Amino acid sequence: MAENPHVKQVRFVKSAVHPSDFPDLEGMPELAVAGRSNVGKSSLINGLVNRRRLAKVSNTPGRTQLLNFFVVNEAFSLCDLPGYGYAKVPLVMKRQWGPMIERYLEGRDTLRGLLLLMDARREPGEWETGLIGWCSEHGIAVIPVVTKIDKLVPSKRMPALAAVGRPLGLPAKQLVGWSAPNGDGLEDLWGRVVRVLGLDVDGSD
Ligand SMILES: Nc1nc2c(ncn2[C@@H]2O[C@H](COP(=O)(O)OP(=O)(O)OP(=O)(O)O)[C@@H](O)[C@H]2O)c(=O)[nH]1
Ligand SMILES: [Mg+2]
Repeated sequence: MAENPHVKQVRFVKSAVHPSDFPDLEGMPELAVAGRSNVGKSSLINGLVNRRRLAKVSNTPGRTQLLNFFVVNEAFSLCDLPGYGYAKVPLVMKRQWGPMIERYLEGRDTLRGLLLLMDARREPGEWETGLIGWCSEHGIAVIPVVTKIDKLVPSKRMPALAAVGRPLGLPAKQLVGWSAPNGDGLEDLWGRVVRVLGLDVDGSD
């Protein structure tokens, strides 16, 4: 696994569902990680902050059902959002999911950016376009990330970025190609995170 030399310290803060339970981090800028169930959100957080098991990775899609908050370098926070679109999640959870994400996106004043994760082998759909639209209306920067790029042979990677970007109206070069097992895309991703959050390169402010 590649190391991110810029991350010196990371701590789990808490899990929450309701805005009244969201941590008060005194104005620290926040980055949320969103994407379909099983796309690799928790794995990306672990890769970004050099931890194997900080965010819980699971072979069972739909495992992360709460919003999980982390603080990195005491400079910014990360929120691991529950995944969208896993058919086997009980209906009651599906009903909770939309309002839970909406309350977070609308109510989290410190939210500055959204990492939107999409699988290299799957075309994004309405959910992703909707989220991008919502973010642009609300002044939230979106960093589109294409995960599991290691599942494709190298010659298929750029075409996959182009195919994921096309329905979103984004050129391939705007998308970060990411692999959790080997850390592909880490430098690019970190550079964008730092820019979106307005931090210096070491992730402190
Ligand atoms: N090959 C490969 N596998 C990955 C990558 N990212 C995640 N995975 C695997 O995909 C599965 C799901 O990863 P998670 O990180 O738990 O995905 P998630 O989006 O957090 O899933 P939910 O919390 O259930 O929505 C796990 O088996 C991971 O090991 C990647 O870049 N490459
Ligand atoms: Mg997860």
